[in-house]
Amino acid sequence: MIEELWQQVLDLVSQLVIPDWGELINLLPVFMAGLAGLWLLRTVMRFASAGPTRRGKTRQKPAAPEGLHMPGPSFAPVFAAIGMGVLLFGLVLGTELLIVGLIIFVLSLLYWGREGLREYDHLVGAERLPVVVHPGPPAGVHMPGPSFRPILGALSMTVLFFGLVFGGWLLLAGVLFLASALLGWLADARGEYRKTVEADSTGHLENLPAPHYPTRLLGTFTVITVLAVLLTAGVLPPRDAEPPITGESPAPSGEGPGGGGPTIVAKDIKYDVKTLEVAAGAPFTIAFRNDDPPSVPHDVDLRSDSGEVLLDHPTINGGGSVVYDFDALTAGSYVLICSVHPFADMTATLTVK
Ligand SMILES: [Cu+2]
Repeated sequence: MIEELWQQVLDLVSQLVIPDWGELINLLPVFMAGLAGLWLLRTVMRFASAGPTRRGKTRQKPAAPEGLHMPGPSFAPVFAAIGMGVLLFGLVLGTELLIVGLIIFVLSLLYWGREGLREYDHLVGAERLPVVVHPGPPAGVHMPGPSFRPILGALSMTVLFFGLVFGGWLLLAGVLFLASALLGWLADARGEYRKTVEADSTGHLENLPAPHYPTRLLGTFTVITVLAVLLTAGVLPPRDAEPPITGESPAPSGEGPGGGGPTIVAKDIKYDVKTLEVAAGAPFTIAFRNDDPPSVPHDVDLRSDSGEVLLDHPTINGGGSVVYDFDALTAGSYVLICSVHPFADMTATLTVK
C-alpha cells in the first residue's frame, strides 16, 4: 500500500524531473502567448498610470511643448491592429476569417488615409501664417553628405545571401562585391575624418563632394554576378557533347565501363543505387559519375558496418566521372558513403560474398 503510494509519488516527480521534451516543445507557443499577454498587461498598466501626475485637486491635461504639433487622437491605428489581428488568425484558421480580416484592415487604412488628408487640408489652410523656411539643417547641426555606399552594401548582401543558398561562384561574387562596397565606405570615412581635422582649424566642416553614380562598379559586378550565376547553374562552361544516356543497360547496378565493376551515378545529391554486390577476396572497381552541377562535389568512400573509415577517396566535381579502385575485401557487409553528404540518400550497402 505504502509502496504503491510511493510509486505514484515517484511517477509524478519523474514527470517534472524527466520532462517529456516533445510535449514541452509543443507547449512553446502557449508559453510565448502567455509572455505576450503579460507584456500587454504591463503595457496597459503603465499606460494607465502614465501622464502628468496629479498636482493639487485637478488632473492636468497633457500638453506638447510650444511649436510642436501633436497628432490628434485617432482610432485608426486601433482599427488597423484589429484588422491585422483577424487577418493573422485567418492565415492560421482559414479563408473566411482571412477575407474578413483583409476587409477590416483595408477599411481601417482607408479611414486612416481620410484622416490624414483632413489633417493635410487643415495644415494647407494655415499656409498664410508667416513661415520661416530654413535652407538646410539648423545652425550647428552637421548632416552627412549623400552616399551610394549603403545601397551598394545592400546589393552585395543580396548577392551574398543568394550565394549562401546556392553556393559556388555566386558566394565568391557576393564576398568580392561586399568587400569592395565596404572598402569604398571605409575610404569615404577616411575622407570625412580628414575634413573633420581640417574643420578644427577652419572652424567649418565641409562635406565630401557628392559622389557620381557608381556605374562602372555596378556594371562590373553585374557582369561578375551574371557570370557567377551561369557558372553555378552549370550553364558555363558548355560541356562538350554530353554522352546521351542510350538506355542500353538501365539496370541500376549493372556492369558499367571501367574494370567491369558496378557503377554508381550521383544526381540531385543522391546515389542511384542502394545496394551493390561484389565477390570476396578479389580487387574490384566502382565506376562513379557525378551528374550534379559542377559546384557540387561527391565521392564514394568505404566504411565498415560499424562506421570505421576503410577507404577515403578523393571527391569529384559535378560533370566528372572516375573509377575508384578497391582492394580485396573479406566477405561481409560494408557501407559506401559520400564524405561530403553523409546522409541516407548518399549511402549504399556493399555486400561482399
Ligand atoms: Cu555527395
